Amino acid sequence: SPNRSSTLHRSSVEFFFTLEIPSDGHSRKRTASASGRHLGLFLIVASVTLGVGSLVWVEDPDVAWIDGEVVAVNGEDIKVVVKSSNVYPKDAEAPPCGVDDMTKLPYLHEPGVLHNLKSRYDINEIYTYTGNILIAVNPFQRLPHLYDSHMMAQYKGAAFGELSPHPFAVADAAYRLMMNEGISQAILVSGESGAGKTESTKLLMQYLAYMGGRSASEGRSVQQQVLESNPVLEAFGNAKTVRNNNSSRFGKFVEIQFDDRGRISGAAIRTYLLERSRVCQVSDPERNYHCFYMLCAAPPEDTHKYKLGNPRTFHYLNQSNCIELDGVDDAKEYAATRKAMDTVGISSEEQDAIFRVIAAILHLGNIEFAKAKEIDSSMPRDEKSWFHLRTAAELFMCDAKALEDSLCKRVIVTRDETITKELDPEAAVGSRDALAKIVYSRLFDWLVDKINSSIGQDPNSKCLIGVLDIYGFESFKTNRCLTEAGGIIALLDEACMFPRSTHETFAQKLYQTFKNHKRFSKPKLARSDFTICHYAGDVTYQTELFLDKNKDYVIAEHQALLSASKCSFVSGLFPVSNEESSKQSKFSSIGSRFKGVMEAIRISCAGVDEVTVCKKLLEKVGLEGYQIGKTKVFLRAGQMAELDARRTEVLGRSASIIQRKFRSHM
Ligand code: AD9
Ligand code: MG
Repeated sequence: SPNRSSTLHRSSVEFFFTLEIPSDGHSRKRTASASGRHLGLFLIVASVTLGVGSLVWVEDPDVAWIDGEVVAVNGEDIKVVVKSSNVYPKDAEAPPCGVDDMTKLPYLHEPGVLHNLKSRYDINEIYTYTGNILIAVNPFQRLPHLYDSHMMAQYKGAAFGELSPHPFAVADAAYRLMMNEGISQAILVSGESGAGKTESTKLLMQYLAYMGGRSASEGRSVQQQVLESNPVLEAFGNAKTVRNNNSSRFGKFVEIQFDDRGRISGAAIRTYLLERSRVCQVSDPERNYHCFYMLCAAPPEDTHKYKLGNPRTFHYLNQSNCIELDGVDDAKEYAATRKAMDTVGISSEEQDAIFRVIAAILHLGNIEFAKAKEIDSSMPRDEKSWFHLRTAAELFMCDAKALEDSLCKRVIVTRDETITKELDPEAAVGSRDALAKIVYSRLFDWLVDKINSSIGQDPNSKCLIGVLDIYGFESFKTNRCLTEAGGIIALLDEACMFPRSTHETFAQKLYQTFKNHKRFSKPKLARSDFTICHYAGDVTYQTELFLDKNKDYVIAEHQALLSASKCSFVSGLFPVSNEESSKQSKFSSIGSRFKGVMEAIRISCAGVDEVTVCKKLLEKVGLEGYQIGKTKVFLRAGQMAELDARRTEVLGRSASIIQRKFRSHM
C-alpha cells in the first residue's frame, strides 16, 4: 500500500494516462556523481547553480528522491545533507497542497512532479492534470463519493479545468468535442500494471453511458450492456498477478457509437492478445483466470454436473499456492458473472456450454502421460488420468478415443502415404496444453464476438469515442513474451518458419542484426538473452520460449477433434474453413498481431525529450520570436494559444490514426 512518510517512494505513485514530462534541460544537464563520502555525507559534483541554503531534490536508489539542503559550496563541489548523487533544484515556494496542473510547476522534473503528486495524494486528491493529460494515483481504497451520479452531474458541461481534475472531466471533454465538432475521439489509458487503468476505463465508460444513455422505456439499454461487458470480460480475461489482484491479461479497445443526438447507439469491443500461457502455466503466487475458481465455487448442482471439486485438485490451478483472494468470494463472483452474461445477451444454454468447456479444460490438465509399449509413445498414466480424459471428452462432447489420439499421436500426410507418429509423454503434455490454450482463446474470442453482436453496431453512427485500456508494463527477473521492436518480431517470425531454428540461433541473429542499435544490448555473459531500452525502462528478455510462444496455429488433430463435437457450441469454436482444410497447421504469429497494438502505444508515448526536441518542435510549428532560456521557453503574447490549438489538432489526428490502425488490424 502507498507510503505516506516524508520521503518520496517511487512505488507509492503509479500513473495512468501517459505522462510526458518536458524536462528542464538545465537540471538534466547535471554531471552529478558520487565522488566521496565524508562524515556520512556525499560530496556531489553538479553543474547546476546552487548556493548555500538552496533546497534541492537528491536522487536515492531506495526512496527515489529525498529533500536536501546545500550546506557548503566549494567551486563545483556541493555539500548536501543527504546521501545521494543526483541533484535537482527544488521549488521553495511550492504550495503545501500541490498544484492541480503540473504545467503550473516552476520546475518540471521528476522529483518536482512526484512531490506534487504526493502532496495532493496526502489530501486525498488522486487526480492531477498535465495540460490535457490526466494523471491518476491509485488510491487503493473505495472512494464512492468521487464517482456518484451527483459528481457526474457536476462535470456535465463544465469547462475543462474548471473543476478538480477527474476522469469524468476527460470523458466530458471528449463527448463535447465529438458533439460540437463532429470529430470522433479516442482516450488512451496507459501506465504500469496495477496503476488503475481498467478502473479508470470503467469510470470513463460510466460517464459516457450517463451522457449518452437512453431511458429504459426506449427499448434495449445499450449502455447497460456496454457496462456489463466489463465483468464478463474480466471473469475470463483477468487474473491475479504479483502486481494486481485483478490484472487484465488482454488489451481492450471499446468503441462507443453515438447517434446524431449524442445518444449511445451501438458499441464495439476489440480485444488484443489474451495471455494464453496462463491457462496451463501459473507461477506462485499468481492465479489462473478468475472463471476457473468461480466455477469451482459454484452451487453444488453445477459443480456436480461438471465433476468439479476443490480447485487444489486441478493441475492448472494448483501449480500456485494462491487459490483464494482476500476480499473476493468466488461463489458470489460466479453468480454475478452469470447475471452479467444474462445482461449482455448470452443465453442460459450458451452459459452452460461455456462453463462446461471451462470444466473440460480443468479435467484436461489433469491427464498425465506415461510411456506406452512402442518406443517413444505415450498413454494416459493411470486410472485417474483415464477418468479425467473420459470426463473431458464427455464435457467437450467428443469421442474419448479421438481425444486420446489427438493428445498422443500426430498424423503426417505425405504425397504417397499417411504416417502416424507417436508422441512421447513430454510431447503429449505439450499437445494437451496446446489444446487447452486454443480452446480457451477461442472461447474468449467467442465471448467478445457475442457481446458485440448482442449490443449491436450502429452502421449510421458518424461519431464515436474509443477508450483504449492496455495491459500494463511489467518487468520481471524473467521476461519471456513482450517483444516490441518491429525488427525483432520480423526475425522471430522468420525463425519460427525454419524448422531448425532454436532460441540460440534466433538470439545470434538478433545480436548480429541489432549490434549497433542504441536501444538494443546484449548483457555481458548472456548467451541468448537481450536487453531493450524501452521508454518505460530497460528490460532483459530470455529468448528460451520465444519461438514456442510466437507460434499461433491450431494443431490439425485438435481442429478435427473439436469440429466433430456433438455440442454445437464447441464445434462452432472450431469451424472448418476452406483454408484450414487445404493447408493444415497454417503458420501465423502472435508477434505480427502485436505490431497493430504497438503502433497505438507508440503514438501515446512519443515522449518529449530534452531541449533539442523542444527547439525542433517549435521550429516545426513555425513559431517565431520566442526565446529559449535555461529552464523555460519564453513565448510572445498569443503564442501559447497558437501552440494549444496545434496540439488539439495533432491529438485529433492521432486519435483517428489509432482508430484506423485498429480497424485495419481487425
Ligand atoms: V493491469 O496492467 O490490467 O495489471 P490496471 O488495469 O492498471 O492494471 P486496475 O485498474 O485493475 O489496474 O487497478 C488495480 C486495483 O487498484 C483495482 O483492482 C482496485 O483495487 C484499485 N484501484 C485502481 N483505481 C482505483 C480507484 N479509482 N478507486 C479505487 C482503485 N480503487
Ligand atoms: Mg487492467
